[in-house]
Amino acid sequence: MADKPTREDRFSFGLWTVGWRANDPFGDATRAALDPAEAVRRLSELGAWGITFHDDDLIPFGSDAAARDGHIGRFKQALEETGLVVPMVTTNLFGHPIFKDGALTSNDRSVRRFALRKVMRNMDLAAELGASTYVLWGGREGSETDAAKDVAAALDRYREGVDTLAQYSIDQGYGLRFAIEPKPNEPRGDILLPTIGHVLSFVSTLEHHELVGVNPEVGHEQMAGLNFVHGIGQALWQGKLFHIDLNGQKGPRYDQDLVFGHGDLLSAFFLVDLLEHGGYDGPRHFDYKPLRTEDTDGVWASAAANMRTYLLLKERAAAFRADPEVQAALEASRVPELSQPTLAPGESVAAFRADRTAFEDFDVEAVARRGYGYVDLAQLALEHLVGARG
Ligand code: ASO
Repeated sequence: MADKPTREDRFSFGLWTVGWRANDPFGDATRAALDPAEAVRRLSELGAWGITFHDDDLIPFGSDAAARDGHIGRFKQALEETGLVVPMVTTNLFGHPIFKDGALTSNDRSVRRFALRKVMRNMDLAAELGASTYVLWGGREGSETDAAKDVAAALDRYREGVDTLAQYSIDQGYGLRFAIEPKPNEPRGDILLPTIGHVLSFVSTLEHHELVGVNPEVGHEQMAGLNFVHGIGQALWQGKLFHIDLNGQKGPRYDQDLVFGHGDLLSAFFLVDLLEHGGYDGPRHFDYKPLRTEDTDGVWASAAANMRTYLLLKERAAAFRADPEVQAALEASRVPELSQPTLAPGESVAAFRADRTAFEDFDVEAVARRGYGYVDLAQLALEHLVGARG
């Protein structure tokens, strides 16, 4: 059975996750406010490594300078006491009514200028606290009617905004890397940069593209009906997985933010397998919401559940990889063969065209009849996942 989480596991939580008071569009909060310093202490006791926050999670919007210093001071003291780190920071550009038409892409230029300054102020704090990643979730960047938004102009402004922020980090010597978080909808009817693929494509147009990557969230891609593991596979392949938000979701519906693994468990298994074996060394960050039905004890139980699920899946994925039957099944399914280049080393296009075994003399019917054995492989994965093997 998996061990208790330790700092080496690099588990981090958003302050807004355990701190969510469970107010939803249909009902009031069911839990009391959580003191950020208490969140630091409780997460540390549970074995977490880091805590992340939006500016307004820590310093309520509109706080004056003295109140601001007080909030930051108490938080820092808890960090010092516990050794918890702040690997990532982000900005709330969606809560206040000023952002009702977006922030970096609001039609109102004065809102865009205010939004950029709000991010810059929080980047100062991020750098002070030692964060290396800055997340940009454009929850309100979008529209409900296509009449309202000139998408090309909005993307121009989005690009201008991200380039301005990257330039600010460079000028200040902050060394931050930015991670844009896709989501298809909610709270806007349609959100710009809705999927991992949209973000990767957008990033390639940026002036400081090397400083900008993606922060994919399990539930957000699944809301769009997409395969999260494939999305992460491509983000890693492009060297752009700068951060990740782990949680659970049951298919395309409202954003559930369930505990990691409490949605599509098979996908969570393959995700952990990929993160552990695919070269990702960033934080394992949970962006979930403790169910509205839970009391304070339930909040901490759900925080622990995220980490325990990850560690259990990590153990199961390692057992899957180590199983000789799995290795034989992978071989039978030709999975390793995909890593072999299609053309032989040094083979010219002319030589390839002259190779009769590739085409003229190729036994198409025989190869077409051959099965790939993927069901056996999938069943072996399932059996490892449920603990029936190894
Ligand atoms: C809260 C959102 C979440 C996002 C975060 C960062 O629910 O999806 O990751 O803010 O701004």
